Amino acid sequence: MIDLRSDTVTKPTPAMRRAMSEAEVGDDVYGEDPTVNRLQERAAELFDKEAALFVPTGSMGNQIAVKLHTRPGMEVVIEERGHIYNYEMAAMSAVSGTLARPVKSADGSGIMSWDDIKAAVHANDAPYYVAPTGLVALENSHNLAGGTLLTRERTGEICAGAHALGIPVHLDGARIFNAAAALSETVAALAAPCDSVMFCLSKGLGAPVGSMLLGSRAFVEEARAWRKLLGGGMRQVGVIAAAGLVALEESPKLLHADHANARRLAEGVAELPGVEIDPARVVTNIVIFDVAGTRRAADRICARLQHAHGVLASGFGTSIRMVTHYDVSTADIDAAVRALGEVLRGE
Ligand code: TLP
Repeated sequence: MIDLRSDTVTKPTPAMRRAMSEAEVGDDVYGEDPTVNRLQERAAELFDKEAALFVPTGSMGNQIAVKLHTRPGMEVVIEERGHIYNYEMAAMSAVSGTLARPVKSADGSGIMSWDDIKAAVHANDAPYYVAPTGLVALENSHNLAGGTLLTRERTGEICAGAHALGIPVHLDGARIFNAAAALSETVAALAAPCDSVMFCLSKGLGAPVGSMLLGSRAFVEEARAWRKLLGGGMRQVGVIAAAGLVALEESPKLLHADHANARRLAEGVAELPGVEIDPARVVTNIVIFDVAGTRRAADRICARLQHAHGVLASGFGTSIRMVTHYDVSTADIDAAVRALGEVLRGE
């Protein structure tokens, strides 16, 4: 089986399993789990933020941020394919009473500029008609835009514009370590101007469970209360945080290999008839290609790939997404390209 559905499918490494079995634990609802505390301190240090909170999922981290930055009746400006808007169960309305204001990036890349955002923001205009903007939400790397990147400069420009209007910025950095590796930046530099950032330990970094939410000390204190309210107060969770600590130290240096595999995959599938992708735009571990030209439905292609070749991918609309991670090798990538070729030739 070659599982390219997501980097969430990674299994913990032997080092992670060892750390988990030896983890010192305590009751984290009392703030007494030493391993969780170490993970939070280490994450805050790496991101150069005042504090960090371990949360069970990226979705919970993002939604706590939306809750804390906004009031009901406000809008959240977000790129139209953003995860917070499209893949978190309308939580921004269910949990926070906010409305998404989706924005198209002018160049179609999914990477918004301040000009794109400015046109969608309501700061002090027509208070009896339009909802005020409570938050700008960014995503780096941008999953559904194909793992594309926000540079440090672009994030800085957006934050400067938003902050000048008194609007906070949250960064969904589920894969910010991939972004940092691809841009040769530190995660701290990429997140610096943002008021809060969430990143996932459970994606390319390979930990089995967990994400972190970071910001000011006051923000994280409030986030702790909202995590409890949402049912995310965990007890001897150091057994999981221990894997997160290993992931933070060991995994970032491996991401270049995933990116090279993604580029190789993109170059391979680009050669196949009816497949549309520009391999040069694949800069992290996410490969999204259009199969409209094959006249076959993406989900049918994925079903055939799985059943005839043991290759798992995600199909949506006319697109297929394949994600590389440390549990797939370069040989697996070549096998996946060959398998897709056979499926498209009807073999
Ligand atoms: N992404 C998952 C799916 O939900 C699509 C995946 O397989 O890529 N932000 C971003 C940018 C994400 O890609 C994801 C998960 C999340 C947040 C949510 O993280 P979890 O799954 O931990 O709630």
